[in-house]
Amino acid sequence: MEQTFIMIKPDGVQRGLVGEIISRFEKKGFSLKGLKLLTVERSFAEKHYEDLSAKPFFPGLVEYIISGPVVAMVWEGKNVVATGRTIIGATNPSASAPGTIRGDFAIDVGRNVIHGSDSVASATKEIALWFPEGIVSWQSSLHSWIY
Ligand code: RTP
Repeated sequence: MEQTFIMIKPDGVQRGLVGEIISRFEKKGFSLKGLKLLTVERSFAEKHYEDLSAKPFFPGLVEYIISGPVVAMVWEGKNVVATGRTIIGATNPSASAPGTIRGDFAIDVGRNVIHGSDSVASATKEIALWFPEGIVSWQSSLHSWIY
């Protein structure tokens, strides 16, 4: 079953959006497989965003991610990588549709509340980076359509 890595960024934690964001993924029907609150070191943030290291906004992005605690999560379910990105909305909140997390709760691309893996390959890499201890293995026994 497909899994994705979702991170609530420091502004999302500071603004009290953790419950709202978890609720949106739960209500959609995805299963929570990993969850922790942590503050990351600069080198860890640089590793997570290493593909963007040549971008002019990279230093500011790293400062943002290390500025406070983040919530790291693994969610599982059918097409969860792409559907998770749809739930999150476009990178720049000024272009994010209402009803998406960024569309409803963000204005600035530099404070866009949440991260979600952009491909299955990225999800695999990011889950390994953020959850080296592994994640809980469980399945809902209620319904086959609840992942
Ligand atoms: P994320 O990785 O956080 O889910 O975001 P994304 O795929 O939607 O966007 P990406 O291009 O990978 O950018 C990563 C994060 O960098 C910040 N950013 N700032 N100042 C800027 O122009 C700018 N562009 C991107 C955002 O926090 C974005 O989520």
